[in-house]
Amino acid sequence: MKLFYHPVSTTSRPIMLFAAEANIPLDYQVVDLFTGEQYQPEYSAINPSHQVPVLEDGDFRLTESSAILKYLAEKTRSPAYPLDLRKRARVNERMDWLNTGFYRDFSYGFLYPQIFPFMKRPDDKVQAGTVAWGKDKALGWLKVLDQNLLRPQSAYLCGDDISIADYLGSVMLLGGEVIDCKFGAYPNICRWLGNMKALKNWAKVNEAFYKYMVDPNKGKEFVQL
Ligand SMILES: N[C@@H](CCC(=O)N[C@@H](CS)C(=O)NCC(=O)O)C(=O)O
Repeated sequence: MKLFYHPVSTTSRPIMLFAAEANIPLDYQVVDLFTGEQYQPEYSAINPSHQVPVLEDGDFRLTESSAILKYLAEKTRSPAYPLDLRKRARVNERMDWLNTGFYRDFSYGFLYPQIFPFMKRPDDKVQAGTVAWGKDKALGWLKVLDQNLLRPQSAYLCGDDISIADYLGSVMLLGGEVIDCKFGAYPNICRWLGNMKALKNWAKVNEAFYKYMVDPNKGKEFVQL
């Protein structure tokens, strides 16, 4: 199987991490988002949405990080995607919560307009309003994540066992480190992130993210949570 990816991409790294931890062999092909390779005809034919990741398994192509995680986990019968109906439904629920609610407001609403010049709103007032709105919504999601989804007793998002929801969510949260957000006000999030950071392949998978996103933004001023 082949993964079209970018090492900094928030939607590629959960798959890289899961594949590395679960010993799923993948051929990795970089799509250079920094030079706009995703808009070149060759890649547009692979994914007309011009995004990574894309998984290729023989003549089958799959987009969407959440769907790819589920496909890989199901294909390898990974315990990170339990077969039990209700346990699996819980994993799906957490992944939808992350993808449709948390990621939208925390990343696209609050973080990205601050760290990506192409997502900064052209007008200062609009920019400030966008970030303030995103911050308000993100604070709400973080409280739910900390107090309702993780709670003091959970090591992972679905209880004591790691699931593919943890791979997806932890990489989303890590984005906060670009603006020096370490989630100190959220003890359960900190514990969970600590558990994820202790994974054998965490450092290697996130190396490029620190090099290209965290380090160059050190010392800059951002709106904080
Ligand atoms: N919903 C998609 C989103 C994928 C996505 O946002 N990919 C970004 C990188 S993190 C991308 O390829 N961006 C390139 C572009 O939009 O030009 C998924 O979860 O896979």
